[in-house]
Amino acid sequence: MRFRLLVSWVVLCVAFSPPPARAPAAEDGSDLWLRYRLVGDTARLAEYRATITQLVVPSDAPTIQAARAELVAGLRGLLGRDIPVGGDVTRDGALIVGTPAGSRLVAGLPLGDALRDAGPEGFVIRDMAVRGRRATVVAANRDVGVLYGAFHLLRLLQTETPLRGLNIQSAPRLPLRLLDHWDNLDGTAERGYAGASLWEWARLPDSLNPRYRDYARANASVGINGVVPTNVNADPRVLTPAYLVKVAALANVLRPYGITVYLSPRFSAPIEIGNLPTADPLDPGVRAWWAAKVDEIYRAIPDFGGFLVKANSEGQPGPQDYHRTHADGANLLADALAPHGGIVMWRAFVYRSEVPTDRVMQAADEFVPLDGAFRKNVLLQVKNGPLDFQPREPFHPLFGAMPHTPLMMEVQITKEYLGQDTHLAFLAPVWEEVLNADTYVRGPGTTVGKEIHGIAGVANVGSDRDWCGSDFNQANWYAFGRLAWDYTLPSSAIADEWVRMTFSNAPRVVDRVKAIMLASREAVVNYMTPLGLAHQMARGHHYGPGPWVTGGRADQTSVYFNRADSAGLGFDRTASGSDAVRQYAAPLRARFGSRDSVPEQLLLWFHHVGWSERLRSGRSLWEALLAHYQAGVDTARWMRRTWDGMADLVDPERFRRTQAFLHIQEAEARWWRDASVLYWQSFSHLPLPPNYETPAHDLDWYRRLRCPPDPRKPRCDAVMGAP
Ligand code: GCW
Repeated sequence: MRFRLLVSWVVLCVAFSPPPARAPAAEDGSDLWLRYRLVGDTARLAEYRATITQLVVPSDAPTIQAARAELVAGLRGLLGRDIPVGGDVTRDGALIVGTPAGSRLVAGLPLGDALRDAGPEGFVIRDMAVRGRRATVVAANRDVGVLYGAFHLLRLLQTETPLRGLNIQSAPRLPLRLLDHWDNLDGTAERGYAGASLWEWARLPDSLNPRYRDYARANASVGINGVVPTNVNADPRVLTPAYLVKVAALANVLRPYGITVYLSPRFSAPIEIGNLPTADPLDPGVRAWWAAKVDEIYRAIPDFGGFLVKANSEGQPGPQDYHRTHADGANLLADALAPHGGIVMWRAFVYRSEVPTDRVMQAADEFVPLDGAFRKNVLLQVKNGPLDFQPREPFHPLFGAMPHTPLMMEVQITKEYLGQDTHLAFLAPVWEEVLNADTYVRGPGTTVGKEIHGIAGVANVGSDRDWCGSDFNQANWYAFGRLAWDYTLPSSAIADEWVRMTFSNAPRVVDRVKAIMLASREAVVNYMTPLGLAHQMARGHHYGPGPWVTGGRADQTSVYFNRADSAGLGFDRTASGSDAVRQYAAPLRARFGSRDSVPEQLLLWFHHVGWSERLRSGRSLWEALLAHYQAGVDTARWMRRTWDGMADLVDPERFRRTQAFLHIQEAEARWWRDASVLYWQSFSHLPLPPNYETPAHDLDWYRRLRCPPDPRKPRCDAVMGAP
């Protein structure tokens, strides 16, 4: 009843108040950045209404229909009126959408080189005269390019960009732009913080949740063109006929949106579901089994993309179980896929079960000797850093080190190590930093971005209403797609678009929210792992501080990575230590290896530094550490206060949700600072300066904190008490 009253009230308000509506209506976040609310700036709205009066879509192909549906819905919302579809171009204001192959009208337009240069997935958007009338043209070589162009045009309207004189040509820099889900067939999601898995396996293939289509729309809106629906810690059942028919049903929903489906097979599947005695990649029976299995998959999904494989890593089976190499394993699957045009994305996230060397060196040590041994349709999928999705790591030394093997970069959109659902951390700066990092392998300017053929993001999408577990986590899905399309886009430009589309174009909103987002990652680095520290999170769930974690497998403990002792802090990876610096090209080896040139933000990644030693900044390590932790807390507090001041600028529902999370973040930033500083102090025996915020408890208290065993979100704030 109350809800109905509210709805009628909202309807009345919308009906009788002039745009823009003053008090933003409550939103649950389910529309993501595709909200298509009425354009707020009245002059701009008038311009748009005059520029787009008619939609001309001369093709019925499924992808073009998807583009048309999006444009119809988007323009209705943004312009506040229905735009007639179809007909001839007889007046000013036609929006013409199509490919030369699908439309004679488009084929006749003088788009020349621009269209040719747009390639298979790119598009052209032009303000031009057509049949003597002013028109806007969205043209591409293939239907999917038209869809991407349609979303781009809508983005221009959503961000209130002028349309006059438009002349855009855009094409993705990377051909492979994938979301990797770590979702299990039982409906859980490994490292998922947004509810259950999106995929309702029990109901598939007959029942298709409408959210699948919305998921496809969101991906297409940023150009994501591939999806691996299930976990790399793989379940062999996904390859059985019962599941393939479900995967095929999903593929049918995703296909019109330009999304190819890939699967994550378990290497031992020939044994588990094929009843073979072995999964040895050189065994003829095993090879025949995979060939037949792949044929079967292509019968169900004719445009199937291929496999993503985690092998001989963290307990997963693999070729080394049979004393074969990673190349033998990857080539087995590559040979089965090659006749169909499929690819193998073989993950480089491996480390041996004994712990002989520095863990961050093992992937490069293992794979560099295999360069050149992989089939042409194998890509090596390398995490952005050599450890594991930390708030900050140097780039992975495999980038640039495998000249004969195409590489993909894997990043983690779900924030396993950066506060999961609650902490606001905008990840574009993490990825921008890596993509722009210079590997020097072929001289200066050989950036990581130039060295890769594709990028995969571990998805943060789940069954929650808001898809991602928090409103701001949506920004990371968005940013991933935008950077996958164009890795040269600056984080600030991506944040700008997202804020305008997700919240508002009002400068008071855009400026403040952008500032919060762009400060957030460094804040997290500062309060969790400043100065190049890494993997200091609590064991298992990786939420909250645990710099004291020890026991079990050494290279999964915090003490292994921090190397704190009475002399100092940090992991010596110079020639006098593990010599991990040798895995980088000569200029970086020298830069990282020397205390005089190592970037301060990576200091403790590469060096063991005395507590009282002076850094280049003039401060001692101890002083610098304390300052960074404090800066992290200060920024978290500033973020919370800035947001607190925006109550009248954001709809009440999203305002309150974010406000609550920022309170948690501030409290937990203090928790991180206090627990970490007290732990380091137990080695340094140095005092806190008199004006430093004193920790609320002693070290033992922080060490005893146990997070509740909540698989959805293990948080300790309940036991910590109010801020
Ligand atoms: O980051 C670690 C995660 C594991 C994950 C693994 C991997 C899928 O803690 O949950 O397993 O990396 O990337 O394989």
